[in-house]
Amino acid sequence: MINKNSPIPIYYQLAESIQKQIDSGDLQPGESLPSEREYAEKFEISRMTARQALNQLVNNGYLYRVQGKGTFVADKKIEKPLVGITSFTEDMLARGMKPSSELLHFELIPATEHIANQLQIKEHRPVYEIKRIRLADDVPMAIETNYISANLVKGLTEQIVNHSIYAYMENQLGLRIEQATQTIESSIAEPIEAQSLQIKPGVPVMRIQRIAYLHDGTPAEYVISSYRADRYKFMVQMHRK
Ligand code: 16G
Repeated sequence: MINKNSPIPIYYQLAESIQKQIDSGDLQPGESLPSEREYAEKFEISRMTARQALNQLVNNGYLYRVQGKGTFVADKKIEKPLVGITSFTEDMLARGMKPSSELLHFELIPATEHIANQLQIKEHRPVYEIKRIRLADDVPMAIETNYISANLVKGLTEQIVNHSIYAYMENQLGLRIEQATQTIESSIAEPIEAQSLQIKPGVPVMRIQRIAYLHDGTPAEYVISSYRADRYKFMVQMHRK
């Protein structure tokens, strides 16, 4: 499994072979891995090299460490296609997972200049500010803050946003989102975010900003969110012109 004469660094070979075991299902999520010492003895390599291999897989989200207990296989990342506008609720149901939300904040506020610009409304017009932790099978995946014009999406309540905002807009109000622009930037979790997401401060997150539009071009929501980079990856299929 490890070729010491190869120009490929030993730690890299070890990391690759562990990753293969994860991909093939030989190592299952939650399963504990041999210790650095055990890898070192088995392959006659230094503990430092074994640590380097495990570190790489921890940093890439394939493994996680529990202090005093060892290293474990992480759950597979959720692969979210970037084409097609879906709601968090739809995404999780499509994967056979249970979506839920923890409402951190729900308030009707006057639009700041920035929010008003994003939603193409006048400053100080009423907007809902909704901050939710989004969970899949009770595990926090993301924190989302939605800004929604109260004159467009009427009658939002805490009960409604505890379920699905998109379902309410479409099924109750007949407002269908047709387009969106979205940016994704990498960042690290701030302490308060990390607490909500149940991750350590400084762990990578993806900051996503979305403006979603109705068919006539009216902005229906402006959303700022932080997705756990250890649980999510984005996928897009591309064609060369
Ligand atoms: C997704 C959307 C978010 C939208 C939410 C509605 C991304 C990055 N964001 O999380 O813009 O507000 O779904 O979810 O995909 P809901 O209908 O379950 O409330």
